[in-house]
This record gives sequence, structure tokens and C-alpha cells, in this order.
Amino acid sequence: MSSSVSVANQHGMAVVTIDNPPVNALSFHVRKPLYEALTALRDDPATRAIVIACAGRTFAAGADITEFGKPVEQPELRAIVALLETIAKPTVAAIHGTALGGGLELALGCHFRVADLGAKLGLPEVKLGLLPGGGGTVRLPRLVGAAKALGMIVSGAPISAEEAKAAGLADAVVDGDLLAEAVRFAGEMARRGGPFVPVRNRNDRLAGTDLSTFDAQAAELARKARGLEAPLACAEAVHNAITLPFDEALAAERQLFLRLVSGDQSRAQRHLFFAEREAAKIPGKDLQKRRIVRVGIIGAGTMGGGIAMAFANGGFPVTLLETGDEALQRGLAMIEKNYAVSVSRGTLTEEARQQRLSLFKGSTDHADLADCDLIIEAVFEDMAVKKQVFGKLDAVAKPGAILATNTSYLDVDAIADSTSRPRDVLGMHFFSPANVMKLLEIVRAEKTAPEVLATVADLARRIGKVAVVVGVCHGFVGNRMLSARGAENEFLLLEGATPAQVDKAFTDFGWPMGPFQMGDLAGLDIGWRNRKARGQTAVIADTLCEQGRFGQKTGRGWYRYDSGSRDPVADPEIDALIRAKAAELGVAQREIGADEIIERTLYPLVNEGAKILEEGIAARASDIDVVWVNGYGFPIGKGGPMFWAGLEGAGRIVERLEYWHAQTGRAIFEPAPLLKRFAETGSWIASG
Ligand code: 3H9
Repeated sequence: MSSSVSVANQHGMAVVTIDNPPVNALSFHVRKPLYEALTALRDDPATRAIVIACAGRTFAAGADITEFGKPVEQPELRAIVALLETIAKPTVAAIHGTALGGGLELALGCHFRVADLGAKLGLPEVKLGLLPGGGGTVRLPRLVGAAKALGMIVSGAPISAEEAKAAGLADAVVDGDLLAEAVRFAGEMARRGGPFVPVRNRNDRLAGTDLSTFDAQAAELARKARGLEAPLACAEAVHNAITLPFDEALAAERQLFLRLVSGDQSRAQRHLFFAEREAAKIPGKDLQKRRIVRVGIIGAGTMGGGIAMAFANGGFPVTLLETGDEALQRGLAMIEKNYAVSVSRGTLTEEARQQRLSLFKGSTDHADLADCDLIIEAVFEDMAVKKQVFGKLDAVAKPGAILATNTSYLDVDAIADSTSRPRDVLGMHFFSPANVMKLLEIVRAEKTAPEVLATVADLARRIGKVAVVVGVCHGFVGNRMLSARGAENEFLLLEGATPAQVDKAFTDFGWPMGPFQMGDLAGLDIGWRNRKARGQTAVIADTLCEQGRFGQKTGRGWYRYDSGSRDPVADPEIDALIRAKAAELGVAQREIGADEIIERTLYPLVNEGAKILEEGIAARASDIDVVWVNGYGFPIGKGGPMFWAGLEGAGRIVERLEYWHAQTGRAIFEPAPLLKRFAETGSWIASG
């Protein structure tokens, strides 16, 4: 017995309870006493059945991720599962909360699984760049069939208790006292008598697998993996489960696991797992939060509508305000259409659609915002307009209401100071489409009250956002770094690269698309308008816009698009235009390789991140990674720009930045002192 594992044995029914808060991870200090307890119960003639349960809020949520990368201490999880399979008396896992990863693998070592109605069961290892390494790839297909197992393991998405029951993973679902029912179930099995067949020997669900259908399904998943190794390893392991004898498939799973766990991609994905949780730790997080019941949104355009949907999806009643009835009706109609599309795709029930729509109240009168506890403006990106809106808000919002701006660039301090209550003001920078994108930059203004920040951070979690607190500067963390990433784009073209070459360098790196494809998708006129407002120019992009080439929406941009298609087709007209501009400006053209493209776009990205850290705009390097992975598509297998800097070699980055700085004299290439320090010490910490 230990504090992490206890055994209660009544009338031969043993209940082994794991107690390792917060999520009952299967750390060494759990595995050792668990192994000992199970060995003793196996050998105890008075014990007739064994139930494994967990204390606290969940069944074991997996192996202890903090132990990866360190020497494995015995007994390993695999040894515990193997031990379970030597027990002749019935073994039952009593599952509540989430049985994930190694937790589910432990349950798969039992003869039976009894799940609470609200439980979720899954193998999410792929999200950490891994595959289930405790026999999950070999045992799960034996219970649910190869196709279902492949889907669960490659997606990492958990399934409900009822789905688990229907699939053959759970033997019973309990709506009530889980432990009592699991003990009753175990007793019943003991009375019926064995032999009880361990999962490893149940081959009937696998026997009928059509290998060619399976391989086609696996190939489709491989296509979507975009350079990530783990999904492919998952598919290979399940393939092995079908084709190899159990022990050989198990050994092969082990080899794949060892390869992945020591690789950069899994290190990067584990870094992101902890980075997201770190980002939530903000000063004042335990302060008393303000009560948020109703949320007001000003502006029913794409952004405002998306933000409103994000809150309605989180169960909040929303007041949506527009200047006129026509714009309001257009906004509400768009929201209705979006929900209808979700219903037609099967991702939302008709009942949920109606429930969400019932949360919306449209208005054209600012006075209707008086009962809102949080008001977010999502109007035109212009300081004068924003100040006017905040002036009106100041007059109507109730005392204590939080006032937020969705600005993506503007000075939140100046906006706050235009009100009589700057302590209540902050930025909430959502990403489009706001009801889908997970990232939220919470912009802490100079006078924002700590409990306002804590309230909004808590709220973000409640509506399913990954929130990162950032400071005030032009573009905050994400857009400021995006400007640095894109600063060389036109120079690269003028010097001889084509848009397709630049985009390919990005997609080969693992981005979902390159900057020119992205521009065509978003609409080139947006950047054009912004440049004009700021008196800036971009020789090639401006010419495209003057020709009406706004991207996908006009069928032509950096690429051509055949009618109805979103597939970019390289356009010789663009290549000719670039050549002509280069000649006009006297820029000599040459071959530009992928390495140079990465150096001149992603090294400045990292460099700007270092400057942002130095200035205290972001609190941690890992916060920047969270922003870039969740908001801008930075490949998860590389862990975000600041983590990737370590993989790439910060010394090399500094050296090449210095080279490009000498060549061009441009400030984006001047290495930040913190980047140089990182190259020397391996630490992103700004001081000390
Ligand atoms: C695996 O099992 C491999 C095996 O196949 C093979 C082995 C050989 N380990 O998320 P939360 C911490 S791989 C260590 O905020 P929630 C987390 O960092 C694993 N720590 O709570 C945080 O710490 P802090 C497969 C863990 O209620 C605290 O617990 N399993 C682990 O929002 C609370 O976490 C997974 O991938 C862990 N496994 O969500 C599941 N899990 O407070 C990973 C959590 O210091 N976990 N922590 O910041 C989750 O998905 C969520 O934590 C869960 C709870 C849904 C369980």
C-alpha cells in the first residue's frame, strides 16, 4: 500500500484505487505499488475478483508525460498490463472522467471495462507525436475492429461511454454509482466462472479484416499527415496488429514508440502540451473573478459574428449590436447560415442549433448593452472609430462591465484612456473565423485591472479558446511577427523566386500553405487598403491589386483559379510582371533555393519573437509558440518558432541573420541580443 495506490478487499472483491492527482497519470510512484498490489491479489486465494478504479476527477489520463525522455523506471506500464493478463480471476476497470492513453491501455489489460455514462475513452498519444506504447495499438483493434481502432488512434479523439459500449470497448455503462456497479459486475462474473479471456487472445474482430480496405484507409490518413511521423507509425502499428502474431506486433509497437519518443517531433508536441497549460498561468489567476452572464458584441460583420458565435457556443447569451437594421439582419442571417451548415454536415444537432440561436438578441441601440457584463467591439480597424465606440460604451455600460477591443494592431492603452474606466479595458484579439480558431490574444493594457485579466482568461477557457496574455505593441505577438516573416516576400520575388517556389518552401517545411496562397485566400485588397491607410507601398502586390487581382475571390491573385476551384495554378503573367518590375528597379534575378527562403522569412520571425520577449510583450518563449501554432499554422511537429530555433540551431540563425543584415542593411535581420544569448545559453529567459 502507498499513498498513490490503495486496496480495499471485502468478501473477496478487491478494489484497487489509484490516487495521483490531478489526473491520475501512471507515474513511477503509481506503477510500482500498483504492480505489487496486483501481484499480491493474483496470488491471494481469498480474492475472487479485482476492480481497478481511480480517485478524484478521472480515471488514469495516461502515462506521466513528464517522465518521457528520462530513463524508464521499472515496472513499465507494459509489465503491469502483461501481469493483468496472467490473472485468472475476473479483472474490471471502473472508468470515470477520461481513460486516456496509458490509462485506457491499463483498462485494456483487464477482462472487462465498466464505464460511467459521462466517461470518455481514447488514445490521444498521436497528439503528443507518439503512438500508444502500452499495447493499445495491438489490443484496441481486437475489441473494436481494425478500422475503428485506426480512426481512434490516428485522430486521438476520445469516444463517449455509449459509443465505447456499442463498439465493444466497454462492457457496461453505468448511470449512477460506478464503483458499486463495477463491484457488482465483477462479483457476477466471478460467480459465473471463467475462463476469462484476456484481450490479447480475442481475435474474432480482427479475423475478418479486409486488408486492402484497411490499407486504403491508412493511405488516406498518411496523405493528411503533412510530414508528421506519428500518424504513420500509428497506422503501421495497427497494420501489424492485423498481420502479425500478438507478441510480434507488440514488440514492433515498442520499437515504433521508442523511435518516436526520442524524436524531435514528439519533443516539440510535448513542449506544446505543457506550453498551452503554462500560458494559462497568469499573475492574479486566483483572484475573485467578475461575474459574466451576458456578452455584448459591437459589429455583426465576419469578425463580430464569429465572436458572437464563439460565446453562444459556450452557452452565453449574446447581444449583437449594429449601426443599422440592414447590417444587423445580414449579420444574423450569416450566423443562422453557419449553424445550418454545421447541421447539414452533421457536426451540430438541430436541437443544439435552435438552442444556440435562442441565445442571440439583435439590437441597433447602444442602450441595449446596459445589461452586458462584457462588451467586445469588433468594428472597423481605425483608432478614431474605436475611440468613438468606446466613448459611447463608457456612457451606457454598467459599472464593473469589462470593455474589450478586438483590434489586431492598434494601441489598447490609447483606447483605454479614451474612457473614464481604463482599469476595465483590455484587448481580446480573436482570429478569423472566430468561432473556429482556437487562439485568443488577451491584450493587457497598462491600466487593466488584474481581476479583469483573470476573468477574461477564465472566460476564454470556458469558450474553448487557447488564450495567451500579451502586452501592447503594434500587432501584439502574432501580427507583429507576421510582418517580420513577410517583410522579405517581395524582395525574394524581385530577386528571382516565384510565388510557387516560396509557397513550396513553406509547405515542405510543414505549413498548411505558403504566404502567397494565404494572401490569395484572405484577399489581397485587405493588405492593399491597410498599406494605403499607412502610406506604405508594395511594388508587386500593389500592381496586382490595381489590376483587380484580389486573390481567390476574383479568380486571380498571385495564382490563377479555375472557375469554382480553390487550387492555385501558377500564372506566367505573374512571372512576367515580377521580371518586368525587377528590370524596372534594376534588381538582378538569380536562382533562389528553399534554404534561402526559409532563412529570409523564418529567421526574422524568430528574431522578432526574441525582441518581443526582451520587451516583455510576451511573458515566455513558449507563449509565442502557442500563438503561432494555434493562430498561424506553424507546424506542430516543430513546436512553434521559439522551440524550432533550438532545433535549427540558434548559433546558425544568428550567423545567417548577420550575413543578411550585412547584405541588405535591413533591421529585421539585426540579431536581437536575447537571440544571441539564447545561442550561447540555450535559455530564452530574458534576465538572470
Ligand atoms: C501515454 O499514455 C503513452 C502510453 O501509451 C505509453 C507509455 C509507455 N502526464 O489539462 P489540464 C497535468 S502518453 C503528466 O489542465 P484538464 C497538466 O500538465 C499520455 N501531467 O486539466 C496540468 O498540470 P499543471 C496520453 C499531466 O482537466 C494538470 O495535469 N494521455 C498529464 O483541462 C491538469 O491538466 C494524454 O495525452 C499526463 N498524462 O484536462 C492526456 N495530463 O496543473 C493528456 C495532464 O501543473 N491530458 N497533466 O499545469 C489531457 O488531455 C488533459 O490533461 C485531461 C484533463 C483531459 C486529462
